Amino acid sequence: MGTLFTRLFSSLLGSREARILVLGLDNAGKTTILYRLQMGEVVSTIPTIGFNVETVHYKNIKFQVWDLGGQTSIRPYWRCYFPNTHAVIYVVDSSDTDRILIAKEEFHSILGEEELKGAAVLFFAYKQDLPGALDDAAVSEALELHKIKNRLWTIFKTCAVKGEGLFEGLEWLSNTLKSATG
Ligand code: G3D
Ligand code: MG
Repeated sequence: MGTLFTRLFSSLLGSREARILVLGLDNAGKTTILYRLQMGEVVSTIPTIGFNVETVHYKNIKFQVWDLGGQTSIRPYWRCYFPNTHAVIYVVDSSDTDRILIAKEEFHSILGEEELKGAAVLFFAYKQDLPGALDDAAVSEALELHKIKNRLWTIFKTCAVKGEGLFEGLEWLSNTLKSATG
């Protein structure tokens, strides 16, 4: 996937530092996706405030991952990671219907952040291989994505097993960022 990345994100490469946040509830599959993309070494750090952040640098693009949900006391510290964010990849475990409401609330809450106003959002309706997984339309409905205003977004069905949808999603993201950054 390394060369694929160079091709896809060439317009961002060489310009200023860009950040892509990969967010979702714990167990959604974020870390797996990060490794599946094979961009380089995933470095896991726990800042003093106590939440785990995984980072992969791919040239001047920084991918950063952490789990949403739970502990409200640490949330103010998430803001340290918002500046220069070009995009958010929001990962949903499509089979985890028990927690999809929480996934929805977390998403709408974080996208309300002023500094993420301009960020494009790529949703992954993930773990499509599991029985009972909601499809992209059902995840979209459960997350109330129709409420999103003034933001570029899309949703793709994906799973790690075949990597289906991952490439298509990233291709959308790169095209979107290309037009946004000129
Ligand atoms: P997180 O980083 O969002 O917390 P992880 O999630 O990447 O750690 O993944 C959580 C669990 O989901 C892992 O299970 C992982 O193997 C599994 N998983 C990741 N991708 C897929 C997928 O496409 N399909 C299915 N069925 N499972 C997936 P374990 O048991 O290893 O903890
Ligand atoms: Mg993880």
